[in-house]
Amino acid sequence: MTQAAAAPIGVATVRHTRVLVIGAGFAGLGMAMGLAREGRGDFIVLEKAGEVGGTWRENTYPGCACDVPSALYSYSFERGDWDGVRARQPEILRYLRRASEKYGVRGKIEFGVEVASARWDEAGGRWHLVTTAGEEYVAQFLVAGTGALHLPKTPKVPGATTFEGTAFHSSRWDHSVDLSGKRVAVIGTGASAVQLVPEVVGKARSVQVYQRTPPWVLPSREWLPRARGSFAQRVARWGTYWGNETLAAGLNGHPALTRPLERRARRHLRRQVSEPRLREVLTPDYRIGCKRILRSNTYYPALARPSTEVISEPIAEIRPEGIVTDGGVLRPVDVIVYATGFRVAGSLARLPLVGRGGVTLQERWQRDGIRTHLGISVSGFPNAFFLTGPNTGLGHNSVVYMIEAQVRYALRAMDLVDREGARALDVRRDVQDAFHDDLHARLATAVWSTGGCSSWYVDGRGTNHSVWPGFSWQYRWRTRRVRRRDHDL
Ligand code: N01
Repeated sequence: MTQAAAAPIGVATVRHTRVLVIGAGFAGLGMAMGLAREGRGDFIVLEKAGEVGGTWRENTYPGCACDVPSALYSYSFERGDWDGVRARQPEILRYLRRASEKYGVRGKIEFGVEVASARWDEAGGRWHLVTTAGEEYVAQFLVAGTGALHLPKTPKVPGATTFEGTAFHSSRWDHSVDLSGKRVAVIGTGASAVQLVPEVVGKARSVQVYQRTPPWVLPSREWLPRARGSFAQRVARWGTYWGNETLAAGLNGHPALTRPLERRARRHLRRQVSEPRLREVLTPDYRIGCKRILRSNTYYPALARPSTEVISEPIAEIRPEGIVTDGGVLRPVDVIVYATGFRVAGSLARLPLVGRGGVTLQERWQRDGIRTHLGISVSGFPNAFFLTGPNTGLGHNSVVYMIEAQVRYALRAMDLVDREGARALDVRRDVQDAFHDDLHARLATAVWSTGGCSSWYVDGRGTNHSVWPGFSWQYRWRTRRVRRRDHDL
């Protein structure tokens, strides 16, 4: 049972539990529900915000939705009553809230609690976690569901601070600003921009879209079955999953297989944009899949409107009244939306974990590079598990599928510790190195390395720490068992 140890007056209470989960987004909640569903009630979830949902709580920009069909972008054990094929942000947030209540994990979440540090105590075989408020938690297992896409990346454009209008990042949408009648600039043309631009053009007087690299945009299929019954949802889930999986071969070393997709995207562009000059500006010059493939039926029509201007010259500076491009043209604007993505590289390394021998995760990864086993465990950090860890993102399918594989793996690892009568399990360094070498050999021929683009998947040194280079079922297969021989116990 979770319990508070007796503490002398004036000393913060120490909370003891078996499993500490950090974060209450899709991953952390998935872990908590996994524990609850197996009847392991001895856990606590720490969440720095005041509500569950993670990225689906933070991103509230107009048009925010999931571009993966909901039948797949949801827990396999908890169907949702989705209004459409792809759920919008409020619906996903409601789904997560409801699921957290249904599985009895909401009462286990401590909101407004931010982790300051977590240290592995070798003698006691426990993680000691301290919060920014000075509270202490002690647990046998630590699970980090802290996500990768939550630190907004706003470019340092000269003069940006002199701007006299309103400026904000897409993930920090300022709902107090009424865009009606305003001149709005959107910087960036990634997954967020593709969703928000069509909404903004419907309100604003004019919209300037600053495009550095054109994305590949596929039509969004709306003919998928509206799966309401549980059988229908299972069929939709299965069909969508395997449909998406076929793309993985093309992304991973077989470019010929993605050519039909490129043709489809070009056809989509031709159908939706009749003006040749705009079409040219919107045509990508790198291989599809190198950046995230986007899906929209409304993005190109929004750009083709007379009130929208797509600007492909680089931004030179921002002045109090607007944006100046390299050619020296000043375009006045009232609002600037930075749809410029997130600081991803090493986001996990920012977790203040101190493992065996007093080495921090950051020190370890600075010295050896980012190395994990299956993106879930790191040698020298016993009984710690990472969800959506390095190289477990997907360019072709639902990350929730990966999360469920990771949750299951963490649960089986806990079983192994119990079965062996051990206190801790630590993945062997040579096992981790072998996994790492194989992973990066496969990444060398994948589209993210060879496709001729730069993307957030790849860091400044050209290393991909984001994407799983293969079929997601292969990941599921590799994480199906926790092998005793791969670990020191
Ligand atoms: O960010 P991004 P995002 N000057 O990094 C441009 C997930 N997501 O928020 O391509 C000018 O993709 C940058 O240009 P370039 C999903 O995993 C999921 O859109 O680098 N432009 C790019 O166009 C996604 O991949 C959903 O040349 C600058 C854009 O800004 C991830 O979040 C929905 C610039 C950034 O695109 C991030 O998507 C939304 C500069 N200085 C997001 N700096 C789902 O539906 C950057 N850019 C599940």
